[in-house]
Amino acid sequence: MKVYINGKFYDKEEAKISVFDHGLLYGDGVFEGIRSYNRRVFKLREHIDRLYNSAKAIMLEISVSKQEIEKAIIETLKINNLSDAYIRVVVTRGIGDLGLDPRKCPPSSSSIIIITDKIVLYPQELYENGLELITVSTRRNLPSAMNPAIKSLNYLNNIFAKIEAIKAGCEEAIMLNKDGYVAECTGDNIFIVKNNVLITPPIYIGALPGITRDTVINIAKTKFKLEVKEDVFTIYHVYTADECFLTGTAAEVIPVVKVDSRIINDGKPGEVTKRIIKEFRELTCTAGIPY
Ligand code: PXG
Repeated sequence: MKVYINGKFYDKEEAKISVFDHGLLYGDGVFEGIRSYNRRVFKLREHIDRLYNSAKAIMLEISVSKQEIEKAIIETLKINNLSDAYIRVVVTRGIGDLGLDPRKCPPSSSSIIIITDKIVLYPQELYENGLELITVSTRRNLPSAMNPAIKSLNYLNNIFAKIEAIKAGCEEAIMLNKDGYVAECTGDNIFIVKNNVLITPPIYIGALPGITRDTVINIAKTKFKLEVKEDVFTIYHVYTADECFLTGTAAEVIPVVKVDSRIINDGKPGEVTKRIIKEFRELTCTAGIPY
């Protein structure tokens, strides 16, 4: 495996950055998780736009252009001869001293890292039978403090929630915002379906503007002519929904059939969910930037 760091390729064992990099010391950096299917990078432009938006929000100037990063991603995939891959792009603040002050990190020391690998998915069985979730006590970060819209290198909030879920025997967690409204999961956005209307929390309440979320909204609206609402809802609305599913680059679209020991509807993946999964899979096979 070859890893890209600042324009050069390194063997996995040799792919290293400084212990003084503020990405490590403070989680001071941003990242993206992207997928390629069938030698096509899915929603590449959208991921790169979000990476630059995250960087802008934390006042980290990425020293190369969007086109250069896109080119580097394609090169990394080719050099590793991967046709279906998970692509992790990381941009750190760079090398500073043992203090917070980002002025100590020269932009030239900022690292752009691209790792391409296979991704371990949930077992296929869960895509057919659905996932069980638990609502955790860890609240999603306050948008006014550390906005969940920023895909920063500090994922502790999500990791706390993931630990709670795992301890409870669940693979994923529902995170509420400080007001108790459903925000998102640790690595996925959440949708419910009620009377054929799709509802997903608005980003401003504290969620990542997911690219799979956007893709699914688009499929539902344009392909299936379904109504989609971005609206706040509580965990009660999840328990009593007709259907529930999650979206994310890693998870893709996955049905949810049980939440906090409440069986959703009849405990089977819903019809709308199944249609969206099928359509999403077809799209990933044909769309994307070829390489
Ligand atoms: N919310 C959060 C907090 C995420 O981290 C999503 C929603 C879904 O966004 P996208 O754009 O992927 O539809 C994410 C994305 C991993 C991994 O390594 C996590 C994500 C993506 C890829 C890999 O666990 N999370």
